[in-house]
Amino acid sequence: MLKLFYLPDTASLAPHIILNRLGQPFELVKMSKDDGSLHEQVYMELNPNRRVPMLVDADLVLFESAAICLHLADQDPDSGLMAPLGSKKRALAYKWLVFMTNSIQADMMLYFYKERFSNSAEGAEEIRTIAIERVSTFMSRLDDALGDGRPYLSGGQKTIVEDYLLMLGQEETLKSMAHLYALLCVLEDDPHVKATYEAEGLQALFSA
Ligand SMILES: N[C@@H](CCC(=O)N[C@@H](CS)C(=O)NCC(=O)O)C(=O)O
Repeated sequence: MLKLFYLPDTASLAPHIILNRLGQPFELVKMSKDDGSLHEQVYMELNPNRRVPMLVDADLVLFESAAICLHLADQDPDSGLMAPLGSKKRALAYKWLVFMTNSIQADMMLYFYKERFSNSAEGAEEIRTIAIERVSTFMSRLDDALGDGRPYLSGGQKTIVEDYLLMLGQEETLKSMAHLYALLCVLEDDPHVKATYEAEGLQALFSA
């Protein structure tokens, strides 16, 4: 059975939502930043980065949330979790997914873990301020793309890209980006998202 190691409201949220979408049984293992579980030998042997998410699928061990989302979508190619292989919509889905993981999420790490990027408190604070600005600019690229009236980033079909967006979009500040905010409201109003929020103990941020 698929096993997801997760922390509530973190980079494991999108994989968790997609597991719910697949509708197959899976096991959840809740980790903690405080109880040492990320640093336990048995976890570190599988995931030396000591982070979540991690997906264990028989003898396959995956870390990196985007890789896990893509692998899960591949479990059921007819599910519509991704556009058809080779299609323009699929290419757009790759573009937005990689943009989110490689640009937006990478810079979010700078403000969530600012103390890891500077040896001084002032330096860390400066990094945080710059990173917040950069993430906001990157988010506005998504808002701009949605400005042409398309319902979802890759076109007319909701894919794993939107689950990834919702995971990164847990920010009050996004309420000022009209197109993005409208999409985030739609995305939260989804039975699989609601089930995932409930399992992780999260409150709806946009659709409440
Ligand atoms: N790029 C990675 C980021 C993973 C990551 O940073 N996870 C955080 C939660 S959002 C974590 O496990 N933090 C614990 C730590 O770094 O101590 C991914 O998307 O999987």
